[in-house]
Amino acid sequence: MPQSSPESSYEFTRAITRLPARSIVDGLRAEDIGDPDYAQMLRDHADYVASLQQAGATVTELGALEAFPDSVFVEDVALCLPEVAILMRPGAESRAGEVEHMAPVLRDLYEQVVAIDGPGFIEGGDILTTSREILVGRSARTDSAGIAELAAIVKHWDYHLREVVTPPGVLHFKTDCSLLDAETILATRRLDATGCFEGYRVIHTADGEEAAANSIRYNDLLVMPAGFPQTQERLLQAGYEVHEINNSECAKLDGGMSCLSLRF
Ligand code: CIR
Repeated sequence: MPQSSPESSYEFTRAITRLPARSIVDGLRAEDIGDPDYAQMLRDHADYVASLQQAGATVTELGALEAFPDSVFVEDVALCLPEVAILMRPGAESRAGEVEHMAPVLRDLYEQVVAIDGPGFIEGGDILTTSREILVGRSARTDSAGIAELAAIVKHWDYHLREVVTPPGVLHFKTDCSLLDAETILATRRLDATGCFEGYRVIHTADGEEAAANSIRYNDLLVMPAGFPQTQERLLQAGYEVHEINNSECAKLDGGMSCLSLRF
């Protein structure tokens, strides 16, 4: 891997977020458990941005895009590596147009921006960059052609990409896992059982707390969704500095901590 140190997979200086649109009530979801409360979502979003700032991020907060209900989940439209930003090609039709709104933002911040042209599809939520490789889970949103195109792009910067599988019924690969440090992954048992993390240290989410798996390590801070006490205890015991954010509203749309930002 070309990154300057193993820590550079979780040491960042910047983040991009986007304010939730009121149209979020029309956002995609696997199961309808009610519409998100917009006012609560705005409060949670502000807490999320503040915690990234507390962790040292300079945050670029983009304006809401009413035409794209799921546009708050910026992670899915790009992969930000230290050397290059790669615009994704979302498998969800209603999200495809979000990419052109992110492109100029990344062109301002990066010297090199390239795009997945297709015909394959790939969403950022299926990509976990670790200190040694880029893991990409094939899912309902990300196919082998999209993964192959990304592999060909990142090879230029000497990244090794490994195609793995997102378990059926799980939206994205990172719905079920997060990078905790250069050696360690937080993952659900069901994802770890696929064998994709061989060679890493894995901390499992507690049974019934699978939704805690979508957390983010940003410098010294581990930002996790609130309400998962057993998993939180495991992370504290392992020595991580944990910060909880209410995620009740984004969870109604299958979204979590990683989805809400691009970090680089
Ligand atoms: C979607 O289905 O696309 C959104 N409702 C949720 C996206 C969550 N993003 C992510 O896990 N990276």
